[in-house]
Amino acid sequence: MLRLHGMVRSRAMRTLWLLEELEVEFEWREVGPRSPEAYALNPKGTIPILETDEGVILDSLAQMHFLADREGRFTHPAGSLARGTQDAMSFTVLEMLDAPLWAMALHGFGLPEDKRVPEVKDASRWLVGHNSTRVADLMDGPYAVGEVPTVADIVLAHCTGWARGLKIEVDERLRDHARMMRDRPAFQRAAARG
Ligand SMILES: N[C@@H](CCC(=O)N[C@@H](CS)C(=O)NCC(=O)O)C(=O)O
Repeated sequence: MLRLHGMVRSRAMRTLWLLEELEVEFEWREVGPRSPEAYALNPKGTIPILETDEGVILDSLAQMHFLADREGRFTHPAGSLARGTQDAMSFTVLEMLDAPLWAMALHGFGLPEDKRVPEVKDASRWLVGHNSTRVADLMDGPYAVGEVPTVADIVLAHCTGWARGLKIEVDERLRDHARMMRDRPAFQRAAARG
């Protein structure tokens, strides 16, 4: 049995969305970051946390790859060029969008007050918008990589939604991509769990 711990308005949405896409049986537990429940399963106290019959998997990308590989869906096959391109896209999204978005969160509320540098928020806001065009330039096809949606589309659409929630202007191609992805019934089902 799979059990996912997290919150809809967090990176847990990525794994939750994929679980809905794959239509596998799972339990959803609403758990906050740095909560006693999170620390009980993860020494870092971060979410999402995926419990499997064999053990716990931390990190949204690792969880998505585990699930997609296991089901043989929402991913190109391991060892193919398409998979290499897909992974390159996922890691580029983490580097160019997730990292500056997280820097904004850290310097907005995540760090102790005396460690926050307000200028980092402004620079990161600019960087997300700037990088959104670099990421859009890498897309080839209606989806992040080709003709079928993969985990790269979920992490990309999630980061676009995160940026839009912070009122950051992102490249129009990413906005269109996120709109297409969020129209999917699986996204709607995942969002409704919040
Ligand atoms: N790379 C990790 C990041 C996990 C992460 O930092 N999650 C945030 C919520 S979105 C959190 O739990 N933050 C609490 C903290 O940093 O102490 C992933 O994708 O799962």
